Amino acid sequence: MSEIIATYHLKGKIGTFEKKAEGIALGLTVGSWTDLPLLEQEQLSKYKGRVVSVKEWEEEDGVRGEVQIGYPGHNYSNDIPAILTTVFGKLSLDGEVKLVDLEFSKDLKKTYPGPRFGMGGIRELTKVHDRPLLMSIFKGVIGRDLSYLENQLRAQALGGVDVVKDDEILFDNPLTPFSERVSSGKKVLQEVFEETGKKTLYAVNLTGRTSQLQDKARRARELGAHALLFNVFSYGLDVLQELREDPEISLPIMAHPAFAGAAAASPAYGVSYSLWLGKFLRMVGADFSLFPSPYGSVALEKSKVLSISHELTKEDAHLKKALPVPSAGIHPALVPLLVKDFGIDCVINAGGGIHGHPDGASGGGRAFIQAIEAIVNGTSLNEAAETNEELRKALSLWGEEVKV
Ligand code: 1AE
Repeated sequence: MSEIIATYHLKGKIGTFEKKAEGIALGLTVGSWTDLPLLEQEQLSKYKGRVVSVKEWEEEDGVRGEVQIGYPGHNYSNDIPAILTTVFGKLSLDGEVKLVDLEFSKDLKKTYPGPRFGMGGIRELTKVHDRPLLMSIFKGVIGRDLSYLENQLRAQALGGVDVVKDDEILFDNPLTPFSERVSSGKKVLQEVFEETGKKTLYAVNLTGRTSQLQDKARRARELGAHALLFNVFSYGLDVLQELREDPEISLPIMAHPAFAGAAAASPAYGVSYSLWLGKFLRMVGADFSLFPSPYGSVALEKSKVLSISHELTKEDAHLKKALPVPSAGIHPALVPLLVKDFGIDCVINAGGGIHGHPDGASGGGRAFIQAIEAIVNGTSLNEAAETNEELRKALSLWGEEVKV
């Protein structure tokens, strides 16, 4: 059966959740029911939502319930805007209700493209197969010109990072216009490749009005862009899907979580992080999903972070895996914890933790690579720091190795 089953968590009174579930199943599909003549009930029954399950339990601050409602596939067109409006349109405004998960029947799910490159494709592009990837971020680049950006990019690449992304708050601007950033980024990284043999990708921030994004992304590809950074939650998931599906763009897409918390951060309202930054992003085609790690400056609860990562990487017959990118306030001493949580199939992403190194961004990059290689090879950071100067300096700045 063509159907999406939505799971919600709600607040309520003991014994009231069955009625609430029936109200949702009707209210978000055929509307009122009992007042309808029998003939009309029969005609509309295939459009009516069905209550799949109802549970309730007591917590310290009140009673909570979980209800699952199945929405028939013929009620909506199979796109994220129609689905979100069906399963959580008016309901999102109706008190303490959290949309926890959506389960798509196979026929509906298979029309979503998933990542074009995915984890395997990104590993091919970077030629890094046996360790977490390392990503760094342009920092303090607002109000700076192109030569400033070029120097920063060069330093990051010389530090051995695999991917450099624009800061999400760097928009198109007269000092560092989008197209020039693409061209000069490509030139600098080609020079570094010729000097060192190290391949680094640059993800340029695709910004501006929605109607111009596809053209702009196509132009970026023509100019030789490596990848796109995209503030997907400021635009909408369907916009990312359009970019992913355009064969003339065909670039890896990195989804930034800016604004995601507005819909997902509350424990009682909005959408779960696993659905928002995990399941949906993978379905619509993000190759990378950035999210706060459990440890850094903007920490997210560990169980939530792991559920995002699980959605991005679990086996799926149809969708390629997307890369989890734990981020925000990351420094080399956190590498053991990150590898323990995410394994080697992730991207370790740092801005301040790279640029703040006493030897600058290139020293910061080297310190991270030394930490990553040590942990993957089963050596402790303190031991590795004995023979790796940059790591030693990083550990004395950001604290001793965090024991796992
Ligand atoms: C959760 C996204 C993190 C991000 O984009 C960013 O810029 C992090 O910077 P740092 O590593 O905290 O300096």
